[in-house]
Amino acid sequence: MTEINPVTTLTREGDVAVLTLNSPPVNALSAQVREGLFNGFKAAAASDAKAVVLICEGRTFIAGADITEFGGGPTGAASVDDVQKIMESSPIPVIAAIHGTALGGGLEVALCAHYRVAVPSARLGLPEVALGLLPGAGGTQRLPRIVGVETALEMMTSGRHVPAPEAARLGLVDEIVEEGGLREGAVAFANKAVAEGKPLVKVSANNARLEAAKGHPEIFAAFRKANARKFRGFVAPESNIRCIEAAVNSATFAEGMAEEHRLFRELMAGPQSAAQRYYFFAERQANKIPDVPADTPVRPIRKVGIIGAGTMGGGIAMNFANAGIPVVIVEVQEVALTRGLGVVRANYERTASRGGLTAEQVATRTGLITGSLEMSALADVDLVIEAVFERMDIKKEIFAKLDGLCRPGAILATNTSYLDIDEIASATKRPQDVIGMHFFSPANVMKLLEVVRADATAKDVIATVMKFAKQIGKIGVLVGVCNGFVGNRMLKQRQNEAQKLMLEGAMPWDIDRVLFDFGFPMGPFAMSDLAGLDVGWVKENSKSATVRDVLCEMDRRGQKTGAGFYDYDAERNAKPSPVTEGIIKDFMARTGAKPRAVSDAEILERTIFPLINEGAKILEEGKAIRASDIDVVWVNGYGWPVYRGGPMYYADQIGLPKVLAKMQEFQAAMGDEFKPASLLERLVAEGKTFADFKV
Ligand code: 3H9
Repeated sequence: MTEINPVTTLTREGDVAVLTLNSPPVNALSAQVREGLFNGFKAAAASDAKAVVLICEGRTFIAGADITEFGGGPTGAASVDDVQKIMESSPIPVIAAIHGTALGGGLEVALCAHYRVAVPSARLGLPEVALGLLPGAGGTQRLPRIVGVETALEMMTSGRHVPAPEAARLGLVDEIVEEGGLREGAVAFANKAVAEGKPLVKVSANNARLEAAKGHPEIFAAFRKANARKFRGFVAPESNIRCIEAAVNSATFAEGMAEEHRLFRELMAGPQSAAQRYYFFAERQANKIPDVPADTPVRPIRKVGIIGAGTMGGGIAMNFANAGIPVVIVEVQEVALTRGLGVVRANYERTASRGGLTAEQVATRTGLITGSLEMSALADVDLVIEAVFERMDIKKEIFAKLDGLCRPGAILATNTSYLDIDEIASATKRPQDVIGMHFFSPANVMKLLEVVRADATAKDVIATVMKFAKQIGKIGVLVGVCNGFVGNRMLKQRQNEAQKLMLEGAMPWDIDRVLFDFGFPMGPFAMSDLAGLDVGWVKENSKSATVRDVLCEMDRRGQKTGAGFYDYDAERNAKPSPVTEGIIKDFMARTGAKPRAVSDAEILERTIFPLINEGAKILEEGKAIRASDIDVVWVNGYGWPVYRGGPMYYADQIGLPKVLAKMQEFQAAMGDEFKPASLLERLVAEGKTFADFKV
């Protein structure tokens, strides 16, 4: 065995040289990795080996460029391009042996091997778009040469990790080898390549798949049109598309590469990629809890109980069934239970009818969810999640019962979205086992999970729930007990301001437009119409006290009744409503308010800055560990555009002095509800940012 450098070794299996890379955690293409690969391939070519296999140790093949190195200066080490050139021009066959994930620069390196073999569980993809980038090491030019233009467009703009069997069908992988037998399989493939005199395939030289798209600009036009909604606001998808256009239209590979490099540099220097790269690490940082180390033991979760078969309970249950974990749902009334289980089944069947699940998968998943009318069905579960209505007395009664019947060590969680979890825990003799698991609706779709730590919650309970969140595909963020926790507490500020602005002269559609243009999927009024204006509204108690009351009294209850703040046509397209406008004007007349022209800039600042100010209060009260955790909550739970990083990141970018000055201006004009958070004042005084803040 020859040690090339601390992360690469070269060994021999008969005629085949095996270059092994071991650079945890994900074998990213750091300077040291590039140097090791370059010198390793050089040494292999200089030896008497007849072929060379590139294989990685640890959890994965190369997962991409080392994102932590982005923005740094030149390192003097071999470049990715140097590594790729030495591979492509190798006089002996180069075989990439893939397990885990071959992503971004990792796949781009593998595309310079003459052949690729993979285990069935491997995944391959070019996910740069999620970082606001495009594949910058020839991926945009090589991928369409293998899989064709349409598939390349889809793969690069979605960033999807393609499973190895599908990659093999697409021609990205030449052979699937047995799981657990990658090294042997790759060496056998190499020996076969030598014995059969297989050609040294250079993807860059193969233009056949591109020819089919030449002279057909309509392919790109149709793709842009079909995805316009999905790409709205993002700059990277368009740059990815342009690179594939360049692959098709350029006279040479080098010309296409030049366009790729130009657009890559442009994206890398822009604000969106900076925000998206920040967000990538923010999401991973959220898993790190200072006083709950990564090696904290976790409790086994083999079976889950859910109390409440409503929309929330059913959605939560689906998460566990999807992950292969049995769930029992407990309800008090048989009708409610039957209805709840029926909704879950219908959800699965709808997914199956769109091709998202096989009939067998539907059967397995529904089979994992059982119902019961008895609380005693929860006696053997490892985790219970209570998802009944938001009433403290009911929740306390339930937790007292759970205390009596659940086995010792079972985790008792509540899905409350704002109630005091310390008070709920006080109904038990085991507050250390009580925690909040705040799912977002629809719970089987939304990725965010606010994990709420109460005063007595044990560290292993926190560790278990955070780890389990990842297992069921959620992004867990640890927050503290306060009204509305992190997300809803901040949202309330935005909602309040939206309502107030409406009674100062901005129409609901003006406010919605500004927030939509900022990048939210919809504004607050469109959202209310979608959710139903009558959620939480009681007809008998309604006294025309708010615009919403009047709308509901007129049976304008949102999309479902064809009218709410907006009027809707048969296809549910929204139109500004003269009726709503009239109601608002009546209201203003009654209170003596004079409509004034409200600028778009004011709408944005009035709705966003108080929300950021609330985030600052949350931070100083220690209800979130760090500013980036708040950003993860907003991107995943509230539609904050990821290309703006999150509210706290956004505030840092526009400058905290600006946010503070505006809050002071609002406070002077409209009162103390705009009082700046003392943390905001302090950070500005010290010339610091939210990112600098440490609890
Ligand atoms: C690119 O390649 C550009 C090129 O086209 C052009 C130039 C050549 N760099 O996610 P996990 C860290 S752009 C540095 O928890 P998992 C991560 O921060 C790149 N660090 O594990 C974490 O650190 P820590 C294109 C990275 O098993 C640890 O690894 N590639 C990188 O759930 C574990 O990560 C991508 O976008 C990186 N590239 O998922 C792939 N990747 O433990 C990005 C990870 O200190 N990566 N880390 O918190 C992923 O999607 C997932 O990490 C992966 C593993 C699926 C690989």
